[in-house]
Amino acid sequence: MKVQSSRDFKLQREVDYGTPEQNKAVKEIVAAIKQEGDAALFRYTEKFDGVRLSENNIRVTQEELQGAYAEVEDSFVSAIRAAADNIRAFHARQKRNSWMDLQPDGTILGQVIRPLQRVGVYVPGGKASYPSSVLMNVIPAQIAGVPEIVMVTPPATGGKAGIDPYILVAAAEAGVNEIYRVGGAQAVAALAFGTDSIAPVDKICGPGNIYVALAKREVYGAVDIDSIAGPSEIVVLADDSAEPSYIAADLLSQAEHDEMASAILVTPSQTLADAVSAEVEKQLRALPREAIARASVENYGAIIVVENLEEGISVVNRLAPEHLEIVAQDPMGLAGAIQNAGAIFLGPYSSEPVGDYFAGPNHIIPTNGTARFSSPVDVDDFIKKSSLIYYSKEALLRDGGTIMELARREGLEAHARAVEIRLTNEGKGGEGR
Ligand code: HSO
Ligand code: ZN
Repeated sequence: MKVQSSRDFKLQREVDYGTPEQNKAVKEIVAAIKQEGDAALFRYTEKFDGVRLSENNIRVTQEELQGAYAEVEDSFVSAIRAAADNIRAFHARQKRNSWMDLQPDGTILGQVIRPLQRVGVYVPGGKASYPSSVLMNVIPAQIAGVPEIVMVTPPATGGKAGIDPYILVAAAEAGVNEIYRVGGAQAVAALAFGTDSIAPVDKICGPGNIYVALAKREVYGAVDIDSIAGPSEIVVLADDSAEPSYIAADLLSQAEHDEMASAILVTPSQTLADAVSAEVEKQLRALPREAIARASVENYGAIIVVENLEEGISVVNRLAPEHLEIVAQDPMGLAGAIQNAGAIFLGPYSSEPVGDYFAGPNHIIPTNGTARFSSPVDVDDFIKKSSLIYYSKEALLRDGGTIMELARREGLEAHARAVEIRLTNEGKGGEGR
């Protein structure tokens, strides 16, 4: 891994908006699904996934879902259950209540919190198909009270049901039983607009390849979407109290996600920098996903040597990483100065995978510097609010003139008169209700 000074370090941020061809293909698919529904959905699934679907086999049956348990180890089921318990407990603390405020003049103002009615979770096939991510998407939606949570996933990704059984077990454990074997842009469009087989949803979340990401952008507005996740990122801020082999292991834990993942160490210690660099090379050679991790480390990895921890903090705040580990003598003391980071892991034992799988906080976290203005997925992503307004007669008589003033300034006479008619009537002693 390259060791460099903070002066030479250049921040790289790229968002993949797809090639013109990919954009065109996605627009076509979305338009076809919108127009033709199931017919187009089945056609694209046969073309891209090589699987013939009909309304009779598009949905995973209860037998298939239960059958998946026979294809996975019992130890996996217990692990998923233990993780789900922690994730539920953490997210339960985020639940909001509706509120109302009754004022002395009888005015009542409030905010009603309601869950979204129907949410679609996209689960990719291939190298980024993670059962843990099923939990991270589904559990906050459930805690928000979303009554209908559906999942879509490509149809030829393994197992007896054609879908990775670990994904199916995670879904069943999270409490999802409406699962469709469709993927790609066609699945996103089906969720957004609905077909005969799949009822439309209000929000689509979950990661996917570039076609899925472009399709989500395309349908945004008709439905809500989650943020479009970039490759995983880890920044470790460490001083010379850190154990180099632990730091190297944590950097590689995220580098193995993706050739474009980024793993960065920021430290004032040249000794630690050199030791971690050597450790990374040593550990890389022993990794099953060496090729991916090596590409990530070579292209997007860095070891940045700073003057002191203070400068380290300012580098971290500029990077605004998805994950930050602070491995230093006083991690708590340093955490207070962190302005931008999606998740902050403190001390030598809070290795990032603890958060990826188990501790309870969500592992879907803003990437690409967006931790400057956004937050990890949570219960708030699955609710909406309605304002509640009750005005008493006294309150309207008191405020009516002011409201009319504002309406007439905007040239909206009908607005003003809607208030005026009441004031006039009440002034004549009319029956206010
Ligand atoms: N670190 C990943 C989440 C994940 N890790 C899933 C393992 N499985 C993105 O933040
Ligand atoms: Zn991870």
